[in-house]
Amino acid sequence: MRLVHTSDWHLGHTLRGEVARDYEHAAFLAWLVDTCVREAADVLLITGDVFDSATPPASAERMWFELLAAVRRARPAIDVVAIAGNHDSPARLGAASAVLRELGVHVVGGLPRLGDGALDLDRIVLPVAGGRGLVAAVPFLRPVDLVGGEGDDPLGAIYGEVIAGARARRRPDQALIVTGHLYVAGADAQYLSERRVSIGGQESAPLRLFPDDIDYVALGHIHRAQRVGRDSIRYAGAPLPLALDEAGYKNQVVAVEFAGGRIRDLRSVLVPRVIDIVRVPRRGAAPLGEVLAELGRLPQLVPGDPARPYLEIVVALERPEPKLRAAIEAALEGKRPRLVRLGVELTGDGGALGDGVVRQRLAEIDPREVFVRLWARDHAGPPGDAVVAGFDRLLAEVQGDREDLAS
Ligand SMILES: [Mn+2]
Repeated sequence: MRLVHTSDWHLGHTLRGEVARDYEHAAFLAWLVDTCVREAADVLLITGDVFDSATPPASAERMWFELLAAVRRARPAIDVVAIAGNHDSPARLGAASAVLRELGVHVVGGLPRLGDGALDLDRIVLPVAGGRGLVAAVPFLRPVDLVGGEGDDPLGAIYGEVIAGARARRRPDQALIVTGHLYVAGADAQYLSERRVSIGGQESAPLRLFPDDIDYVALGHIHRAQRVGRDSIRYAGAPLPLALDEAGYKNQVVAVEFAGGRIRDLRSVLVPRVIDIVRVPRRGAAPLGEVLAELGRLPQLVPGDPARPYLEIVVALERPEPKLRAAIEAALEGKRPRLVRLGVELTGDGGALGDGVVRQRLAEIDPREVFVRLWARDHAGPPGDAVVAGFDRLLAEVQGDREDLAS
């Protein structure tokens, strides 16, 4: 049995909220279909964050359905298994489950339960590849999924129940694969490009969630491909860079071959990058004169080019420069790369708020720190305890809403 494991596509993603990624996603999905053919895949496993948001644009949903059709056309017997991640709407992703099941596509949005509240193992533990494999498809677990889990370790209780159910159904020569969309302790969270999510009050799941008799653990959520603990516990990582600082990372999928139910071969397959990320200067910041000279050497735009590189510029300034953007835009006139981020590092001592804030993206700074800095700019003394506590309460409410919305 051969399996291709991929994750965290984030269809509908926009770079820095502005630049659509459709061209790259379309190229990746076409490549993925070819890869399933080349690898003679019996199973395509997608471990969450199919979409970037709970309400993806219709164009992203169309890409998803077209991928399913294309991969089944290319490999008519392939089983596709997909779970929801924290970005997906479980209800929306799962809405077409009944139709898709008829086509060999198994989508697990929310954790399936029976009328009496017990886990619906027939919908979670899925035979694949004509019975050569068994996939225990556990999606990202939300508070509503954890209600049945008693005690102080609801996550452990649910995985324990699913794995026990899978063991009871498993034949000796059948490969057992378990999925998860979560942060497993010990994983390198660089390139998470994600907010931390907690499951049942836990920010990370322990490795012991996945006992040794599981042949392969397919994980999603962290965007950097890696093994955790043993070689057969893998994050496939995202297929595209989802932030500019991921320029140097090689995106990939995992190809796994099983024989007699055990892993025979496990390889990373690199995803070709169709749009480059260019940074001026290559690292750090440079004075405006140097930056403009380097921009002058960039290649010229060929009209209709769908793959213009993303350009990040970081200028070192001694003092604020009101005409900075106009100067940069003039230098970029007719150039191939497109400006995605213009950063400034103030080298003088008049930076005040700018010093720390401009260097990092606002979204990367702890919201409370932003609040305290803003307060410090406008007030002589620090905010009182009651003000900080009030802010924290508001923040918790807003972030709670955001997790529920899974955006
Ligand atoms: Mn993700």
